[in-house]
Amino acid sequence: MSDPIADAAQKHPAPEGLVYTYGTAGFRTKADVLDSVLTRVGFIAALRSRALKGKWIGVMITASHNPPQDNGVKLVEPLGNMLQEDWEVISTEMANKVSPEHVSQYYHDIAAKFKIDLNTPARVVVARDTRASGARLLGCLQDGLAAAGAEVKEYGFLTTPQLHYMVRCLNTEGTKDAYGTATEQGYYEKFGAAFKTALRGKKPSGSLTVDGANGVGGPKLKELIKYLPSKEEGGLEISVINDNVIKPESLNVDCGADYVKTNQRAPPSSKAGPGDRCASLDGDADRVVYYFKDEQNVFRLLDGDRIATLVASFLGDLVRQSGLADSIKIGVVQTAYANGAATNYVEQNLRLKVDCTPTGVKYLHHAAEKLDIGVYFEANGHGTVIFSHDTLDTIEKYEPRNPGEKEAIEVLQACINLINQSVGDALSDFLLVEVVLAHKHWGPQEWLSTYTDLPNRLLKVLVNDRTIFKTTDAERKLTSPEGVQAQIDKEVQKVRQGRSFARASGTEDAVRVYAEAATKAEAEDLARKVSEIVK
Ligand code: 16G
Ligand code: ZN
Repeated sequence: MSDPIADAAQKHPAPEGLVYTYGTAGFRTKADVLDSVLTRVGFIAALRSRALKGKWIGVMITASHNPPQDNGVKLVEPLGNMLQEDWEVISTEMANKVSPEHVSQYYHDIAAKFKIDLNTPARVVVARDTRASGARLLGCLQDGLAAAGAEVKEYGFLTTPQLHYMVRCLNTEGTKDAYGTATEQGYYEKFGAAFKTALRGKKPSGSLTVDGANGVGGPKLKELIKYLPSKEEGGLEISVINDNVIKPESLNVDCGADYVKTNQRAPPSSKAGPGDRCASLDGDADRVVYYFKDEQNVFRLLDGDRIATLVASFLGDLVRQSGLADSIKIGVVQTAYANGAATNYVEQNLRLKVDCTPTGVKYLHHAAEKLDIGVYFEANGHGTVIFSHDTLDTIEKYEPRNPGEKEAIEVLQACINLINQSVGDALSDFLLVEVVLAHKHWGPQEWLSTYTDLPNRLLKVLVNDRTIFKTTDAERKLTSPEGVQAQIDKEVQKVRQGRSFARASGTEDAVRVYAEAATKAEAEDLARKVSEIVK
């Protein structure tokens, strides 16, 4: 009897001796060992869709900010969320099945375990970034999806957040939660119109240079620009640089959000002068950081923490001005990497609640879902704002009592439409930042002046076995190896305003050490000492 699952697995055999893990950002490794994984992900996507009675599931082929020779794949849940955790485990097990018979057996075992009717339709949305290996890997995925009998909607090249958007649109079409039209044009129209409404005639000052990391974000941004008001219409002048997708080997090389954040410098190709606003996307456009050169020509970074504080303060003002402060509470979600000064600013100046979660978008997103308005950003530029059902309802039904309230509520509503609520989206995030700056009549210097970052240092430490590093308290404390945390605490106490933590990376074979203190020298010294301890 023919077994299409086993046949497809046979066509894309798993390399012997490799172990794959569905990590914080899906499967991610060297592209040339991913063929078998993609086929198996096709099986999983079909099963997941059937388990959800035929809802659309997303599959994105990308390795984000990783080097050009890498690739990866991740699955997206019906509302655009990251894959549910128990299915991460299933995906990992499936990816590590070697013999075609075992693959097929596991496929049927999962179907039985979750009472999945294999005759239910399976629907899967697929897109990829601009990596050279993407076309081949897409073929491997298609073989898996075809063998599992899935209906497939293919979008070609998309940014990761665009794919999340498509998934959410398709699953909410025709319902009261309809999110938009599930086409690229629908995406540009929705965000373009929201940007215009949210500006409300306020003119963004100067221009913005956006670095596309030579990835999919560049061409997609150029498309989006066609739907934004032009400079003459009171819009924003945007120039796009590092948008060479014809040369995939240049992806993320000396450019992009990760380069800027890690090296604390502008891409060498940047020609921006003092005071010019610049933003960098990462390779799949789900991260964005801002930066500029100050009057002394010193590079200044405005990272995810800064975006979170800027946005939280603006939304806080809008909620107050619309008379809703008593019924809608805003909270900010950060990770341990957030600068202590940012946390302090949110708590003391903005008087908002701060939650801290482990690293990884899914943790922040979950925590933000519990808030009326949850602003979440990782320092590296991943993030968005989400509004609870009740909050949306309250805003919708609210009758403004005067023109001031009316204006505030209209801007708030436009911001809700401007923010991609399915996932952090670099394009939508930078448009939001531009709206806030325009309303506040701020340039990057005023934005930077809201608080002063504590000097900090991030180090990567190579260890024998990173799995022995176990943490608690949102990764801020080590529970294992024994005694290490006490040693860290001792060093922290020796410096002023000291804070430090060590955690095993989820994407690299290393331990990361973060330290901050009152001065640069103390922060660097603390980071070094803690690295010695964990080594
Ligand atoms: C992944 C995460 C990112 C996190 C990073 C940490 C998603 C979509 N991506 O890229 O949020 O900041 O991992 O990497 O969740 P690390 O564990 O190596 O420090
Ligand atoms: Zn990314």
